[in-house]
Amino acid sequence: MQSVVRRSVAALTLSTALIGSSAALAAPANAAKWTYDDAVGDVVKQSLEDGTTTPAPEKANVDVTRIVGNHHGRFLTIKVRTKAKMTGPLGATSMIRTPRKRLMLMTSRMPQMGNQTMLLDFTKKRDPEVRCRGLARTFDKSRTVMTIKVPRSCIGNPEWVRFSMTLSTVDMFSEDFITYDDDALREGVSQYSMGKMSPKLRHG
Ligand SMILES: [Ca+2]
Repeated sequence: MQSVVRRSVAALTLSTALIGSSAALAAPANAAKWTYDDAVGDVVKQSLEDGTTTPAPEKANVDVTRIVGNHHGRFLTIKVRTKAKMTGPLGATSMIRTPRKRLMLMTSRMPQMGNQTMLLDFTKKRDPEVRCRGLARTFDKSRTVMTIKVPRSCIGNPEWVRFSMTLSTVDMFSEDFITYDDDALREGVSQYSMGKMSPKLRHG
């Protein structure tokens, strides 16, 4: 009898341990803040005309070295640090995923043509543009840090977010359709995706 009890206790303990571990795996165990150090010299030149890609480590103005996501308080804040000053034409594209939405954040700066920062919500049935008060992009004095603040209310106040970030520039005077891109969350870029996604950042 005692051995039966002992076996049952052992089985119960084991199953509890298994349940415990699977619950831990399924739980969103991520922090609200996440930092990733991106490789240096991994900018890629892409020709949209013939589909070729070649390394372009000299384009240090879009070479991301660090990215920090912070899902805290009223904002999702994304900070992008580059190896050299972010001069010239600049574009940043970020896919944002939440439990209920798929969005795209785009910010650009073209010399003599102005700046634009916009948020698109692909889960909306009509006009995807989100009129988002408080959506802002700033640069620090050294121009090596760009900060984008997205009010959480514009993305549905989600429990968690994931995001990607690709930084790009173009040759203004080139006749070919060429971009220089760095996927901030992986070495180089992938031709077949919009950018690698961060882990889930829970709201904290
Ligand atoms: Ca880089």
